[in-house]
Amino acid sequence: MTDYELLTPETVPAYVATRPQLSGLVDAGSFEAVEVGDGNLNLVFLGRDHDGRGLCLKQSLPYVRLVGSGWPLTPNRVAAEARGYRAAAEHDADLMPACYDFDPDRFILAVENLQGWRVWRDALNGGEIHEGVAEAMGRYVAGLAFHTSLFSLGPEELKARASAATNPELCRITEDLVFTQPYLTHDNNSFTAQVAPVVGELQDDQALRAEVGVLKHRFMTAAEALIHGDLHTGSVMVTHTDDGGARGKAIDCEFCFYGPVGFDLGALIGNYAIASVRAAVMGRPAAFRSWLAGLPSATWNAFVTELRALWPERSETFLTDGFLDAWLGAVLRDATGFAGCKANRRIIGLAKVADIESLEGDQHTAAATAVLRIGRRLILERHAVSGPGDAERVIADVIQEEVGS
Ligand code: SR1
Ligand code: MG
Repeated sequence: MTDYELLTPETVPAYVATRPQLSGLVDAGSFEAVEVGDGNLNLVFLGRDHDGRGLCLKQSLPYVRLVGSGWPLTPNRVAAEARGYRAAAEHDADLMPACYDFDPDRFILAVENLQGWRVWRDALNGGEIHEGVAEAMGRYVAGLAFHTSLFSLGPEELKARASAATNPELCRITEDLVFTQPYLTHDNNSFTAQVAPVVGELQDDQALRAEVGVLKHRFMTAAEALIHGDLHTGSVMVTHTDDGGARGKAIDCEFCFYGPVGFDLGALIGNYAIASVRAAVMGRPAAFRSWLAGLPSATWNAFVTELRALWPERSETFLTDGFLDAWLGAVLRDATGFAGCKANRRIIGLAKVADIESLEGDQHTAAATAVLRIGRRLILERHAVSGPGDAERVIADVIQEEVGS
C-alpha cells in the first residue's frame, strides 16, 4: 500500500491531462503508454500520442522494486533525480534527456522519450559498437564536475548546494552494496559454488579490505561536486546517427549527491571491464573487443580535455594549473579504485548484471572469476596508475590469464 496513487498504463493519459507542462507537449486523449521498467527501483512508462509525440514517466515506488515492500525506500529520491537533470541542463542539455516536469506529490518525473534508443548495457551485450558514447560520458562527468563544484561556485553557494543535495538513503544503498557487503558474509550476497573460492580470497584479503575502506571513506566524505552516483552502462542510452556515428545520454541520476568525481568515472570503467570480460568469454570479434578495451581511455581523455577547456573560466582563481594537474591525478586514482569496487559488487552482491548473469557454466565461472581478479587489482594497484592505460592493461592481463585470449 502507498499513500500516493501509483500510475498504471491505463491511468497515464488522464495523469498527463492534469499536468500543464505535459498536456502542451502531447495529446493526452490519444496517449498510450506501456510500463517498461526493468531497473531495480522504479516504475517507468513510455508512451506516445497519435502524432508520435512521446514522453517517459518515471514514478518512484516507496520500496526497492528488486526486493519488494520488505525494503522500504524514500520515494522522494525522484527529487534528487530532478536535481540531477536540472544541473545537467544548466550547462550541457545534450547529455541527458530533456526533463519536462517534476511532480513532488506523486513522485513522478517526466522526461524526453528516447524512442529508438537502447540501454548501452544491452547494446554492449549484443556486441554493438557505438562510437563516441564513452567520450560523451567523459564530457558529461567533466561538465558536472566543473559547474557544480568550487571551480564554478563561490564557497557559500557550494555549501548550500551540497547541503541541499544530500541523499542519505540512496547513498546508504551504495555504501552497503558497493563497499561493505561484498567484503563480508551477508544475506544479500550470492554467487555460484565455482566462484566461491575466489570470493573467499577477496573477503580474506586484509590489504584489500583496508583499501576498500579508504574508498568507502572517500565516497562518504569527499563532497567535491554533484555526481550522478550510479553511472553504470545501464544508466546510459545510446543510438546510432544517420552519418554513421552515435550519441549517448545519461539517465537515472536518482543517486546523485555531492561526492567524489572519480566515482562516476569508476562506475563507467568498472562496467567497461565487465563488458570486456563478457566479450572475451563469448569470443566476440577482435574489432569489437579492441574497441571495448579502449573505452577507459576514451572516457578519461574526454573528461580531461573538457575539464582543461573549462578551466580558464573557473571562478576560484587561487587554484592554479598545478592544482588541476594534482587533482586530476587524484581523480584518476579514485576512479581506478572505484572501478574495482563497482566490478566486484556486480559479482558478489545484490543487483547483478546481465553481462555476466546471462552466461552459463564454465563461461560464467571464467567471467565472474576474471571480473573479481580485475576488481581486486584495480583497487590495490590504483596508487601507482599514471593514466587510464594502466587500468586497460590490468583488464587485458587478467582476461589473458583467466580466459586465455
Ligand atoms: C537495491 S538497489 C540496487 C542497485 O540498483 C541501482 O541501479 C544501484 O546500482 C543500486 O546499487
Ligand atoms: Mg538506476
